[in-house]
Order: sequence, then structure tokens, then C-alpha cells
Amino acid sequence: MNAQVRAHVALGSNLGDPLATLRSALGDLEHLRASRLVAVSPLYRTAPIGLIRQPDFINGVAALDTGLGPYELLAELFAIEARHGRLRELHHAPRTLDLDLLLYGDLCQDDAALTLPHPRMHERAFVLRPLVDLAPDLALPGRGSAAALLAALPAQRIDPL
Ligand code: PH2
Ligand code: MG
Ligand code: MG
Repeated sequence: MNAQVRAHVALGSNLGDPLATLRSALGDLEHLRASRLVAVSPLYRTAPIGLIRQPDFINGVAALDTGLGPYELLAELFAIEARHGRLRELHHAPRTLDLDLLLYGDLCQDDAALTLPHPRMHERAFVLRPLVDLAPDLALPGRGSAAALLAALPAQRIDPL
């Protein structure tokens, strides 16, 4: 197998039965080829950011060790979203399942298909809170300590489930 890279994936849902959807998606991540699901954060009920007139989200973060390359992993995440009825519609619109590749080791890159680290993760408490639960000492390449970034954010409503 290729060298394993630690990747972090954000999970979000605010349509249908979000908790059941996230559990099912985590089951899929557990069976992802060439990969091992290392840890799953606590889940949170979070106020929508962006379009605010939509249901609360359930959010969490998973850590994987993977032998997949970043684009292969991204394609697998899209396939899991599609299996859960995700239609790619409006930016920020409600979704049955959103799986965002946050970090792939400390890889930094920016092209039309994939930006790493995820370009908005450092300003989202619904991402940083569960990420810091999993990895309290993690630093975002180019941005520094995830815990310090979280502490500096304005308050966002995120309640443990
Ligand atoms: N995802 C978005 C936009 N806004 N807000 C919350 N609370 N949680 C999300 O996962 C979320 C969002 C776009 O992907
Ligand atoms: Mg997404
Ligand atoms: Mg997203």
C-alpha cells in the first residue's frame, strides 16, 4: 500500500434525517478502500452560516489514514455524497450530506478541483470545534494552531448533540 496520509473530513447535513445520514456516511468512511477511519469527533447542532434561513446543521469531523491520493479521496467523498441523495445545487443551500476534505496531511494546493487546506475552514467554528476535539495540537498549514483560530472566532452557535 502507498504511504498513509492523515486526512481530515468535515461532515454536515441539514436535510432529511441528518443524524442518520451522518451515521451512514461514517459507515461508508469506515469501509473506504485503502483507508482506515481513525477517529470521529463528537457531533454538534450548529446554526447555519451563509444562507441563514435554513435548518440547523449537524456537523462533525472524521480523521482517516489513507493510501488514496487527494483527488482519489475527493472523488470517493463525492460518491458517498451522491449515494446519500446529494444534489449539487446552490452554493450554501441545504444539503442531505456535505463531505468536505479539510486537510490532507500538510499538503497545500489550490486548483480548480481542490483547495487545501479547505479555504474557509479557519473561519468556521462548526469545523474547528470538532477538529480541535479530535486533534487539540493540530496546526493548519499556513494558518497556525487550530485551537487558537477557534478561540479568535466570533461566537457561533454550536451545541453538542
Ligand atoms: N455548510 C455550508 C454553509 N453553511 N453552516 C453550518 N452550520 N454547517 C455547515 O456544514 C454549513 C453551513 C456550506 O457547505
Ligand atoms: Mg462540500
Ligand atoms: Mg461545505
